[in-house]
Amino acid sequence: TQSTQQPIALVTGASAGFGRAISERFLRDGYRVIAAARRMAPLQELQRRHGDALLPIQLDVRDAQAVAAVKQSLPEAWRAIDVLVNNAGLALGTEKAQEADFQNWQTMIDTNITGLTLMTHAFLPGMVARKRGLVINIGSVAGKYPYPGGNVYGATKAFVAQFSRNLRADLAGTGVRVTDVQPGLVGETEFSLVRYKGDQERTAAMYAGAHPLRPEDIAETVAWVASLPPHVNVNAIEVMPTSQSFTALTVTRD
Ligand code: NDP
Ligand code: 8X3
Repeated sequence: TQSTQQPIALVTGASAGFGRAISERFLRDGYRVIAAARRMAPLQELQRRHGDALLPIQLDVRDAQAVAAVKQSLPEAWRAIDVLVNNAGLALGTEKAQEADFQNWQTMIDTNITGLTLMTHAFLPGMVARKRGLVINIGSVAGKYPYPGGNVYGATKAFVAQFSRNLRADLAGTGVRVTDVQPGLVGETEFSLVRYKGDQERTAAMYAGAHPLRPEDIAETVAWVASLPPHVNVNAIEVMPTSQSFTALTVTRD
């Protein structure tokens, strides 16, 4: 049964991976969840399992008109969003910059930067007016630590990190909180399958023997951030599997 006392979370990219795990975790914690993604079938499947506490929304976050339409058409009872989770995102390819397909770069910029800023721009004013709200942006360790082939993907996540900090600067005194969650290697999502354009073997090799994080670990982190009292803001949180660490800087020689 619905109650207006229940907090509301809007999660983008809820059809798979972290977004689905975050949505399910919020539902378990008593939230109502607006679950957005391009593919409706997995969202409808979620709704079949969770009922009226989940509102599935078909949305391509890259599309400014579609984002505006979602904002306009949300049912009255679903408008006071407490937590916006900007999770929709992707990496495409690991080619070096000098060999990369520009269309892949464009898609990452459109989704990870334009999509995330469109959603934030649409839903932030309501949070400020209500003097309450939390924006959780899903960044990445790739936004901090460079690696070969990470070029534009990592740069989009560096944007997410600085945008998150700058949001905090603008939101000072409003009561609205912002967190950048920066995961490392996480398996059991569609991330690598998307990045490697459906190459199952390469995807399996990425995680073999690595004991990567699981989507539920990220959902746990997001749930913890959202559970903190209103006077606590986690600016950023970086989470890696124990198996993941750092390499030294490299030097090429003649
Ligand atoms: P998945 O590929 O499993 O999920 C990505 C989700 O984003 C899907 O639900 C997809 O749904 C959605 N999505 C993609 N493009 C759009 C779009 N244009 N509009 C709306 N939704 C979109 O990946 P993960 O769950 O692993 O990744 C989620 C986030 O976490 C991403 O931002 C990613 O960069 C980040 N991340 C992932 C890590 C990992 O190792 N897995 C580590 C660090 C960060 P649909 O196709 O239905 O639209
Ligand atoms: C995903 C983590 O290291 O594959 O953001 O770029 S990584």
